[in-house]
Amino acid sequence: MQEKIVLYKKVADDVLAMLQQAHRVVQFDDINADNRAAFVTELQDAAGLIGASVKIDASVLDHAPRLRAISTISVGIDQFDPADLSKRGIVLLNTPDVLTETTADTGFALILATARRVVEMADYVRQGRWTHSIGEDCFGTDVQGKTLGIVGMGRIGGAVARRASLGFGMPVLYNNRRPDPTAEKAYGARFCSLDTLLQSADFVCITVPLTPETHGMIGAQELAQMRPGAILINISRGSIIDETALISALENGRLRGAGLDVFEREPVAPDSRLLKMPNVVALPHIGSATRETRHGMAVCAAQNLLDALSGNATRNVVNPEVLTPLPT
Ligand code: 8YV
Repeated sequence: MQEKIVLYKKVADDVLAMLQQAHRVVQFDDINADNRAAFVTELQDAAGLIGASVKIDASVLDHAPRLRAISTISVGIDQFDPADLSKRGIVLLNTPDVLTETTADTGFALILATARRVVEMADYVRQGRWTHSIGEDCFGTDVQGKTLGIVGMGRIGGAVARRASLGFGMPVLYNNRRPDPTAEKAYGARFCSLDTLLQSADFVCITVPLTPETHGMIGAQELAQMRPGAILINISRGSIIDETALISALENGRLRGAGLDVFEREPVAPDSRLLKMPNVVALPHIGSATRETRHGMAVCAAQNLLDALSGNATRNVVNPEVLTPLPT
């Protein structure tokens, strides 16, 4: 049965065609102050919603009485409250696997770029400051053989561990809700407490999802436990780290540097003190942002929505309890 879908992120023509072959699609390239009211109005009679990077909370859902399925073009689900969606009878679907390797590449790019001062040194050349054979003032720090601590051994954390262990001979420590025997066997990863990880690792990489439990989990106390000269990498969500505490740890020299793809507020403020520090590599949330992967995510999300609206949602379901009819 043809139903109405609201699309709130620009997607390729072939992805739009996937949706339009089965349903009527109202599309917004993105949602902003100028079109938010129109977006909410379009939801009045919509059965499906697909997009990313917009908070979908009661201020939206209360105006979508017929909404049955939301498909996010992301692995992160922090823009949603799955429990509330379940209460409303709305299934939420995401795109976990398609972006794992690309996002892990971004994490390792940040490890290398921050350790070897790649952005700073590229600017050094571009600014004409390379006038003689470089000296100690241009040195970075080694990556191979150093200890990597992974906070959150999920799909992306595991892919970062593989790169570290098999590619760079790095001992891998990890903290997770539960041990991961697969990662331990494949990469020699060692499960430990967050405190032990922070005290032992030369590089700490954040790959936990943002939840009420992980919000602010890396604060002043945790940063103070990190090894002097350690490097912090974040490819998950900015608000997992207390950004004010991070700035202090960088400014007081406790940390050698930070490689950040995500920030408490995005886009990061142009006057942020993080952007004034040469030992901070800041990226605009490009974790999954390759042509191939973003297209693959959009195709996955479109198929997820088509499956959900036809009653065939069997994969990538965040809140499967909503699909199980309550006992009569
Ligand atoms: C992008 C991400 O934010 O998948 C996620 O959770 O953080 C990134 O892939 C997402 O694709 C929305 O554009």
